[in-house]
Amino acid sequence: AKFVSQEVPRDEVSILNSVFSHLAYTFHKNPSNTEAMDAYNGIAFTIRDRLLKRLEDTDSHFISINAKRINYMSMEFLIGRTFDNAMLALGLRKEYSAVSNTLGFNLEDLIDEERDAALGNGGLGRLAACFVDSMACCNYNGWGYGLRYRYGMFQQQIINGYQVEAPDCWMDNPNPWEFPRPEISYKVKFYGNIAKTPSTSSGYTWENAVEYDVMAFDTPVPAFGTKNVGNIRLWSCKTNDLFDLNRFNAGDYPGATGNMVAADILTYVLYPNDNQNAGKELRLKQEYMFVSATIQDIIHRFKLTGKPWSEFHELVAIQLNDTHPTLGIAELQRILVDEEAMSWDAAWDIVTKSFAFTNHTILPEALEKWPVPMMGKILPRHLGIIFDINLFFLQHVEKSIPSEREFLSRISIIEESSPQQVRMAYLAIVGSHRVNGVAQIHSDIIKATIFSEFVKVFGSDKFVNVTNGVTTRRWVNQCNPGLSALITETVGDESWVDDYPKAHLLESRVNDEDFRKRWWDVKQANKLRLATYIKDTCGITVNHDALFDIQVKRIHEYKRQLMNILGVIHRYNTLKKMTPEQRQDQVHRVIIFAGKSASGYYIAKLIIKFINSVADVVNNDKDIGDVLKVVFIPDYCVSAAEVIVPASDISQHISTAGTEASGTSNMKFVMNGGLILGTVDGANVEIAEEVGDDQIFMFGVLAHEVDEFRFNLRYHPDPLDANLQAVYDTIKSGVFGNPDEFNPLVECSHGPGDNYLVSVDFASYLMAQDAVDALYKDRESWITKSILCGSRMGKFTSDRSITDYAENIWNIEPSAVDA
Ligand code: 26Q
Repeated sequence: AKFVSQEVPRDEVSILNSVFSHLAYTFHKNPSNTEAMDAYNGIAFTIRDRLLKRLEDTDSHFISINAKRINYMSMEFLIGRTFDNAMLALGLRKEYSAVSNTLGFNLEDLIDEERDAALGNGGLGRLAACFVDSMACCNYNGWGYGLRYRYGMFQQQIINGYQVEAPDCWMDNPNPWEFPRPEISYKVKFYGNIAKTPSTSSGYTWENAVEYDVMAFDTPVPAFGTKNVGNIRLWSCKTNDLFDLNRFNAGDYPGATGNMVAADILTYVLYPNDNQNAGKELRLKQEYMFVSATIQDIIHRFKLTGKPWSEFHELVAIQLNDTHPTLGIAELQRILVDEEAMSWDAAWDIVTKSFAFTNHTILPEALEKWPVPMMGKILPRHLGIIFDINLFFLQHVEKSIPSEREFLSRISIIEESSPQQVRMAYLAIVGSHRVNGVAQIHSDIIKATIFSEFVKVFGSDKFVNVTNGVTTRRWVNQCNPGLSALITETVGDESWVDDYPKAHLLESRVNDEDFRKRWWDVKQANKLRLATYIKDTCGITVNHDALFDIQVKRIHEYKRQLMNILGVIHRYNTLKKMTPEQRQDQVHRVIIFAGKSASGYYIAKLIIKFINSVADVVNNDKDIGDVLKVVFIPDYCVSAAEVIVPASDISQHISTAGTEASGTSNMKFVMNGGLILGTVDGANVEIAEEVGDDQIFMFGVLAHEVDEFRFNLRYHPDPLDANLQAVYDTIKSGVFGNPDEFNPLVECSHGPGDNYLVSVDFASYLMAQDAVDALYKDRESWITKSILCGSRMGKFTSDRSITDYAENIWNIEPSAVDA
């Protein structure tokens, strides 16, 4: 019998005993010197024990039935905290609350001791974390694969209104949520050259490469309502093999470690770019290290089944989270033809049946391209394979559709620029059996625009939609206990947590006076919690009776935080012109921003400074008082979102139509009873379909009109909107500080510089904001809409997304352990 074969005890006394044991033997602490951090660690390690057992059971279960496995490959997993989530998943939160009281601590305070695992930038990374949660919860055999960055997403400080980046040293504390697996390690090669040799079936070998060792760390993902536990396997560079023994023996101890730093650097830091291609050599090496270790691990596990290669795709599905892991296609092909003696065609058949690709953006600056010379230097064999893939692909195209040279050069994986570039999205399409966008409008747009030529080549069926979703475990049950209690009471039990469409039952109580009051009170309590958080993080006092208007997301021109703050200036101007009595009659608002800018993104950083400068003036204006407050919360991250999201009355998702692939925070806000002010973009469109047009404030030009408006701004501009002109005049008067500093923001929000159509949408944006004010004054209507929103979001659980992937792309069935 294996040591973990017994269920770990779940009663309070046994848990307390194991906490004492961890405090004493893992952390060298006794009850008299146990501080909050120690208590957190001691308790967390007892949860770790319980998760490990379930992880083992889950793995054995799926191995025993030869289940197909999903390998979700993502350069980012934005996990956030695990503690609270794990207690809820195990159904032990009450027990742990009692245990922490016995230790002399409040469980809520211990939860705040945990640092976020911030191994991602934003939407794409958080989506990966939600998906692993849902795969586990829905009893699919799914693992995430990623990188264990030593420094995650930087910590954002706001100093004098400017963003200042500090390193995220999240590994300084012990991490109870990971298991080092030194026995699971692979060699990854870089550089060297290709030699022609008869000794391999392909006739090629890769010689004189530099080798690195990569080691696995497993992060179990507890799942609510099932004993299945998922896993995120993160790779880290192993440094000990790079220890230079010759130098060491010659007495040069420090010198002997010279290579260690170089090795560590590959998994050192997450690139803090979101929707922006860095194009850096180190990033390419990170991508390859990640891909190579993952593909080797997948093959290793496949070989343990003893099945023939022809069944590989029946046991393995590989999902590419954007193009970042696309080299996996070339890596699997390389291993099959160079090392497994397979013919090109047989290998390619296996590759294309296993891989599928998710696209998350159409922004040209975000599409990954790698210079051919760079790839040739670092990955000479892969470059050769990519050229061969391209050659066979173009030959196939020439045969199947009579095509012009122009057409071939447009769809070539190699862009004929100087230097030539590898177009990673095209490689991903050619090497996959399915390509999906992340919301219906986005999937339609990629088929009609950036990938339209590939629809001609492969047919329409290869391109599908899978609308994103979010896990209701974290984004409702965990972050909003008040709302969760109302749903549980309405549904009769907690089954809605992993069967979210059941929340529609809330709608039956929309006319129940008592229920409506409690619904409102829950929102007010969440706003009070956020007000306290704002006081603690910004030192600003806000009144939680005001309308909370929230825009939190990465700072990017296309997301138009600039339009929001220009609208705030308009509101400020309007209030200033009123008599004090008129002013007090207006809906009081707190306008809340948060989000990080990529460190090298000049305009995004200037937007942050501008928001803070405007906030300074508005918040200190005695005429304005509580009628308008503007707040920029520093260091937006998953754990901050868990406080912010439940507290919105309105949240803004106001990207230029056609630019935001989906958005996922829009879903979180509406699930928590917030209304949306948004453009006809991304998942906003489907949210409107579900909750009803009356429940959402929508404005702005449509995606198909954008090009024409851009053209007109450049060549036939309309006169500037008078309100926007007045806002510019206020900026130019110098009230917010040196107008020269902010002039670039004026220039990029109107005329030919206005790429994201701020000036075009400004008037309709202000009208939509007026409609928000009017509705908020009518509290009963507002509550009705809020309840309808909260009850109609069943579609947007990531359980539904994962089921869509399972049925339409992965061809896989769920199976529960202990079933
Ligand atoms: C690429 C090359 C080099 C360095 C960094 C990158 C890079 C990193 C992260 C490029 C893009 C990203 C992240 C993109 C992202 O988060 N996209 C968002 O994905 C969400 C989930 O599908 C959508 O909801 C959002 O609309 C989309 O913007």
